[in-house]
Amino acid sequence: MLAASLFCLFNLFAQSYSTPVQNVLTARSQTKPRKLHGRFLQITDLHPDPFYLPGTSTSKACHRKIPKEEKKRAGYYGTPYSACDAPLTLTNYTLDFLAEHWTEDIDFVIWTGDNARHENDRKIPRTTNEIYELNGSIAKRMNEIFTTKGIPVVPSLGNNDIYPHNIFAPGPNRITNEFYKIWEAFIPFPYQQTFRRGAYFAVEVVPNALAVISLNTLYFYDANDAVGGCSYNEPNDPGNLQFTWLEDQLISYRERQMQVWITGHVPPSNYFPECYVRYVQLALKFQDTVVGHLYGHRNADHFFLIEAKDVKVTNDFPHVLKHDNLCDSLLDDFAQLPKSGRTDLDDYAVINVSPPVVPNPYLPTFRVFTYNITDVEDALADSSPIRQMNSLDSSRLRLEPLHRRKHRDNSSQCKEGMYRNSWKCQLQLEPPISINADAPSRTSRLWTPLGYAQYFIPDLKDNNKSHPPRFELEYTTLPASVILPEEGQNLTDFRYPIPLRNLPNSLREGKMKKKYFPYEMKDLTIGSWLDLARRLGDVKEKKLRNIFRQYMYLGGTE
Ligand SMILES: *[C@@H]1O[C@H](CO)[C@@H](O)[C@H](O)[C@H]1NC(C)=O
Ligand SMILES: *[C@@H]1O[C@H](CO)[C@@H](O)[C@H](O)[C@H]1NC(C)=O
Ligand SMILES: *[C@@H]1O[C@H](CO)[C@@H](O)[C@H](O)[C@H]1NC(C)=O
Ligand SMILES: *[C@@H]1O[C@H](CO)[C@@H](O)[C@H](O)[C@H]1NC(C)=O
Ligand SMILES: *[C@@H]1O[C@H](CO)[C@@H](O)[C@H](O)[C@H]1NC(C)=O
Ligand SMILES: CC(=O)N[C@H]1CO[C@H](CO)[C@@H](O)[C@@H]1O
Repeated sequence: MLAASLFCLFNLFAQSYSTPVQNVLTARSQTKPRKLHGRFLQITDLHPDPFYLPGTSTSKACHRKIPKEEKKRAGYYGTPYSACDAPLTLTNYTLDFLAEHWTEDIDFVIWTGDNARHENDRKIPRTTNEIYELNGSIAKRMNEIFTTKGIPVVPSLGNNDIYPHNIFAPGPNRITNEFYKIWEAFIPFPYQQTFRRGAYFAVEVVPNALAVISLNTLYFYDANDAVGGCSYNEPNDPGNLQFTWLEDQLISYRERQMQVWITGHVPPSNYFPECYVRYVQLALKFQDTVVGHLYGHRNADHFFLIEAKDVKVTNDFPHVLKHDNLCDSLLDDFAQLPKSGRTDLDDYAVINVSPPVVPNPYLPTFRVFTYNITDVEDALADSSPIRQMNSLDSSRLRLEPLHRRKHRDNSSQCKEGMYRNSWKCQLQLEPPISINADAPSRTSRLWTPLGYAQYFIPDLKDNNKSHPPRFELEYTTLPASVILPEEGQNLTDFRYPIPLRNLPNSLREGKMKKKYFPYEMKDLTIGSWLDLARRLGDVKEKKLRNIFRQYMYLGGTE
C-alpha cells in the first residue's frame, strides 16, 4: 500500500518537476505517513563468499587446505581479523538478526554496497554470474525484510559489486542494466532512467521531507580506469554528469525545504582530485540541505572532515591518507583545526565511514542512527505552522562576500595552463556559497542526526554451530545521560534513543559502563563533530585518542 502511494507521489512529482510546493503538499494528504521512530540503519560491505569452508586455511582465503594449527583455521561463522570474506552463515545470521531485532524500530535502511566477495583467490576467480547472483539473493532478502514492511532501502553500488572490480564505464551498460533489474524494488519510478544511465538515484524516505541520495561513487573512484576523473575539459565524463545531476537534486530539495542524506560506497577520500574538489564544493554549498554523508568501503570505523580550504587553488590535493596509517593521518588532520572561537562552521562538512559486516580484517558491525523527530507529526501535517517555521528563511541565507575573499583567492596560478581548466579555478567564478547556521546540520532540530549505536560480534572466533553468534552494542556516540529516562520523568514523552530491548542488560539496569560512551556527543551536528575532532587532535587527550584508534580497528591493528 505504502509502495503504491509513494509511487503516486513520485509520479506526480516527476510529471511536474517545477510545480509549486503547494501542489505537492496537497498530493501528500492522500498518503498516510508511516509512524516515524527517528532511527535508521546503515549496513555496509557484507562480502558474502559462497566458497568459504569452515576449517580451511585462513591463508587460502578460507577456501581449502586444513592447517594443523587450530588458530589458522576458518571459523564456522567467519574468521575475525583475517583476509577471509564472510561465510553465508554470517550473512544470513546478520540479516536474520536485523529482521528479528530492528525492523520494528527503524524508518529506513542505507545499504552502502559490496555484496560480493573480494578478488582474493586466484584459484577461484570471480565470475559475473556469481556476483549478480549474490547481489540478487541479498537484494531479495533485503526486500523481504524491509521493503515489504514499508521500510525503504537505499542501496549503493560497491567496487566489488562489478566485474572486474573497480572498473565501471559510462552507462547505460551491462552493469547498470543488471542492477536495474536486481534493485527494481528499491529504485523509485522517476529515477529509473537516470539509474540506467549512471546507477545513481534518490529516495524520499519520508515523502516531501527527507531524502537519501545514492551516489555511484565508482565514477569518482580513483581506481576506476574507465572514466576521466571529473576532468574539467570533459563535460561528458560520467563523474561530471553525476555532479551536475547531484546539484540539480540538491537545488530542488532545497526549494522544497527538504533535508537529504548523501550516501555511497567509496568515500571522498578515495576520489580523483577533480571529483574531490567538486564534492567539497557541493557539500559546503548545500550545508543547509544535507544532514550528513554516509559511506563504507574503507572497512575501518572513522570520520573525516572536508574543508573549504581543500578547494583553494594554492592548496595541494588534501589526501586524508598522509601517513600509511589512517588513524595517524586523521589525528594529524584534526590537530590542524583552528580553536573553536576561530572556527567558521560554514567551512566544514563531515564524512562518516561505517565499518563493515565482513570480519575482514576486523569484526562484523552495523550502525543504527537516531535523529531528531521532535514535533514531526505537526511538521508533516499540511499547512502546519511548524513546517513554515522549519522552512529556512531565505533572507537569512547569507550571501557571503567573506567567502569570496577567503576561498576564491583568484590566485595567479589560475592563469597558468595546468590550473586554468581545473575545477578549483572554475569554481572561483561560481556564485558565493549560501549558509544557514540554523540548518539541521548545524543546530539540533527536526531531522538532525543525534547519534548512532554501533553493534558488533565480539567473540566471533568462539562461535560455532552449537554456539551461534550474537550482535551486541559496541558503543554509541550518545552521552550516557540520554539513554534512559531521568528519575520521575514522564515516560509517555520519553523516546528511547536506542530501543530498550536492544540495550545490554547492564545499561538497562542503569549501570552506565564507560566503554559504551567513548565520545558523549550531544548530537551529530557539524559543530559537535568538530569539537570531537579538536579533542582528538590534542596530544594531551591520550585516552580518547587511544579509544578512537581501538574502535577504528575494533581492537585489531591496521
Ligand atoms: C542463507 O539463506 C538463504 C535464503 O535466504 C538460503 O538459501 C541459504 O541456504 C542460506 N545459507 C546458509 C549457509 O545458511
Ligand atoms: C582576478 O583576476 C583577474 C584577471 O587577472 C583580474 O582582472 C581581477 O581583477 C582579479 N580579481 C580580484 C578580485 O583580484
Ligand atoms: C530536537 O529539536 C528540537 C527543536 O525542534 C530541540 O528543541 C531539541 O533540543 C532537539 N533535541 C535534541 C536531543 O537535540
Ligand atoms: C562450540 O563452541 C563452544 C564455545 O566456544 C565450545 O565449548 C564447544 O566445544 C564448541 N563445539 C564444537 C562442536 O566445536
Ligand atoms: C505524561 O504526559 C502525558 C502526555 O503529555 C499526559 O497525558 C500524562 O498525564 C502525563 N502523566 C503524568 C503522570 O504526568
Ligand atoms: C538479475 C539477476 O541476476 N538476478 C538473479 C539474482 O540471483 C538470483 C538467485 O540468487 C537469480 O535467480 C536471479 O536470476
